[in-house]
Amino acid sequence: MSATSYVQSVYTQVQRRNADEPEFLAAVKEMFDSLIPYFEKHPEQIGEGLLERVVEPERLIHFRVAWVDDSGKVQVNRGFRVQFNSALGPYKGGLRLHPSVNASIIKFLGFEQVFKNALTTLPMGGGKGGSDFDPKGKSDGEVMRFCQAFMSELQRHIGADIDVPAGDIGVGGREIGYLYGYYKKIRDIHTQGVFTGKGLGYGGSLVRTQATGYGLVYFVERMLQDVQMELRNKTVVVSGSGNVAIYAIEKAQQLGAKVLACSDSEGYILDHNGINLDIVKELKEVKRGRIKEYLDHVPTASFHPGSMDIWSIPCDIALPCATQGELDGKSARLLIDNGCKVVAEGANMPTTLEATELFLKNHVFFGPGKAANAGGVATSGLEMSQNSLRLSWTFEEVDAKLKEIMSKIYDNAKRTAEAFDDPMNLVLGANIAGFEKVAMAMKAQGIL
Ligand code: NDP
Ligand code: 2IT
Repeated sequence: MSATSYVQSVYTQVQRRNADEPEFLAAVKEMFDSLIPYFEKHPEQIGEGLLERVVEPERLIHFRVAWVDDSGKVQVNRGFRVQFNSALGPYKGGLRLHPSVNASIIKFLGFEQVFKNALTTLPMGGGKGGSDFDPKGKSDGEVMRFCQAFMSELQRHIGADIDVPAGDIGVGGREIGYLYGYYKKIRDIHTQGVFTGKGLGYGGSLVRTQATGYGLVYFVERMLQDVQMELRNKTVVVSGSGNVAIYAIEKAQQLGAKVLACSDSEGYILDHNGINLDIVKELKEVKRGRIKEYLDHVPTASFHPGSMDIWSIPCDIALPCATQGELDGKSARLLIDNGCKVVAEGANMPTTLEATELFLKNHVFFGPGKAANAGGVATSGLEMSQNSLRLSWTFEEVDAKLKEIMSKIYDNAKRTAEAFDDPMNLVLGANIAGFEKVAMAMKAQGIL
C-alpha cells in the first residue's frame, strides 16, 4: 500500500467516525497531510496501526456540572476531559471555559497537545478539558461554585502522575486557585504537581504566566534569524488580548518591535503610536473589561468592530493569539498583499487550512502553533519538575530554560523540514518530528 493511500484510508475512517466534529477533523487533516512524506520515507511503518491508534483518544470523559447561580437558580454545564495519549508521560494540557466548548473542540485541542508536548522534549503525554461555562459577566462567587462543581468530578481522573491540567481560554489564576483549592480540600492532600499555572505562593512557577507569549516571540526571533530579519523596528499585529496576546506584546516590545493592534471578540484597536500595554493589562487582567475601553485612555487610537478585520492592517509580522479559525483565507490574502513576512500561531489552530496553504505557497514564513506556542506547556513541565524537587527556580533560570526549549523546538522542526526537502515548511517539520517521537514510543510499548 502506498503512503498516500494508507494515510487517505485512515483519514476516510476518521471522517466517518467523527462526521460532526469539524475542528477535530481539521486538526487531523493538517497532521495527516504532513505525514504522507514521512510514510513514503518509512514504508516499513505502514501496517503498524500507528495512525489508526494515534487519532483515537485513550479516554474521553464527559460529565454534568451542576451549580447554583447568584439568583439561586440551578445551572447545568457540560464538562469534558480528553486523555488523548500517554505514550510519553502523564496526560498534560489545559482546561478551557468558553460557551463554544464541545467534544470536537476538546478533541482537536487534545490531539494537537500530544504532538506539541512531544516537541517540548519534556516527558508529557497529551490531554485537554473544559466546559461550555461562560465566565464572562459571572461574579467571583459564581465562578468559584462552578469550579468546585467541575472539580468534584474531574478529581477522580487526575493526579501528578496521571493527568495534570492547567489554564487555557477563560482559565487563569483565579480559576486555577479555585480548582486546585477544591482538589486539595476533597482529596485532603497537597499534591502540588496535580495542576500547573498555580499561584506563586502555593507551588506555581515564575514565568508560567508569561510563558506562552514570551515563548512565541523567542520562536519568532529564531524564525527571523533564518530570513535575515530582526524584531527591532518591525511592525507587529497581535490578535486577542488575553494571556497569550498580552505577554507576546510585552516580549515583542521589549525586543524593540512596534505592536500596532490587538483585539477581543468584539473588535480590534489600532494605535499607530504602538499599543500601551499597561492600559491593556489594567483593562483585561484587573478590570476584566472590553478592549474598546482602551479609547477612554488613548483617544488618538481607533476601535473597529469585527475582530477578523485586524488582518487588514499592514504589518511585517502577524501573531494570531486569540482562538481557532480566526485567520481565514481572505485574511491571509490581505496579509500577503500588504507585505507581511512572518506569521506565527500563539493560539491553537487560529489559521485555517486554506490560510496556512496560502502562506506556504506565497513564501510567508509560517510558525505552526504546535511548535510556536509550546512555551506555555513547556513551562508547565518546568513547574512539575520544581514541584517534584520541592524547589523554586528564579525568574531568570526558568526564562533561560524556556528560551532554550523554544530554540530546540525550532531546530528540530527546521532540521526535519530540511530532511524532507521542504526547508521552510515548519508545519511539515513540526508535525513529522512530533509524530515520530510519539509513534516510536507507542511502538516500543506494544499494541495498546
Ligand atoms: P484568554 O482567555 O486569556 O484570552 C483569549 C482572548 O482571545 C481574549 O482576548 C478573547 O476575547 C479573545 N477571543 C476569543 N475569541 C475570539 C474571537 N473569536 N475573535 C477575537 N478574539 C477572540 O486565553 P489565552 O490567551 O490563554 O488563549 C488564547 C489562545 O492561545 C487559545 O487558542 C489557547 O488555546 C492558546 N494557548 C494558550 C496557552 C496558555 O498557556 N494559556 C498555551 C498555548 C496556547 P473575549 O474576552 O472577547 O472573549
Ligand atoms: O494549549 C496549551 O498548550 C495550553 N493551554 C497550556 C497547557 C498546559 O498544560 O500548560
